[in-house]
Amino acid sequence: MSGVNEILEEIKNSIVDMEDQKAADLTRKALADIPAEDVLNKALIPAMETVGSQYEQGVKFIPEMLLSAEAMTAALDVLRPALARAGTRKAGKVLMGTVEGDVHDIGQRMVGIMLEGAGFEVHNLGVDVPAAAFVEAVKTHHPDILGLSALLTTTALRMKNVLEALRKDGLREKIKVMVGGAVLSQRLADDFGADGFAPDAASAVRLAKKLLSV
Ligand code: B1M
Repeated sequence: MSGVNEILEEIKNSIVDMEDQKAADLTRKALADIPAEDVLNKALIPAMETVGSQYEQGVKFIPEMLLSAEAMTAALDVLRPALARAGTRKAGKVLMGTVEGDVHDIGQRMVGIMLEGAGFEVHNLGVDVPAAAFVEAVKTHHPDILGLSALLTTTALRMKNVLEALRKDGLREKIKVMVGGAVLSQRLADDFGADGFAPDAASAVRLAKKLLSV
């Protein structure tokens, strides 16, 4: 058991220390003994929490935060096939993206991977996505659910623009909209007129299933 905790700690430290190759190699090694979800919840997520508080304390600055994010992405890419293994049947189609003005994508990528794992088909539009681009993508992909992510207090408000743009094009009633990201809350989701809010990736999967009754 201590070996398990040790490798999880090493993965966490490699992300905090911005070592992307090491983070990927250790994650690959850990997968031999540890379930992918445990690696995610006990190493990757705590690593970004540490990075966040180091930034708040002025120990880390933007470039370091970005390099840690890259190390986290390298580890997440290794976990992806294991997390998505269950995704053979299609529970529904989800279109995801981070709203305009916001480049944070780690959390929403995690949500996407967990949804794939639960059997959803996921199309990710990436970051800094304007309302009009969400509308166009809804017309192209015909998703069952549109997932909006935001990590900044300022950009969270842009979700309202996306919902308004969907309404204007007569698309709002055709899809479910779920929102998430560290600055979101059920109250904001209600205020924006979204169908649901999820505080983390696991609850995003539960919410998506509930919205589509699958
Ligand atoms: Co920035 N950043 N950042 N950042 N960054 C935060 C968010 C911040 C809280 C740090 C701080 O000040 N303490 C702060 C926001 C404050 C606020 O507005 N309230 C902040 C700031 C201010 C900024 C800049 C403005 C800094 C600057 O330039 N002065 C700048 C903005 C750039 C922009 O977007 N325009 C900026 C830039 C960056 C980097 C580029 C350096 C990098 C992002 C790299 C990347 O994503 N590729 C970065 C990072 C890494 C962070 C922190 C440290 C970590 C974010 C993260 O990845 N968390 C963050 C501090 C923190 O969170 N403690 C911070 C891990 C991830 C797993 O969690 O994203 O919350 P999270 O996702 C969770 C849930 O929220 C949820 O599920 C996920 C998994 O459980 N979820 C959903 C997310 N999306 C969902 C969608 C759903 C459902 C659930 O349905 C659709």
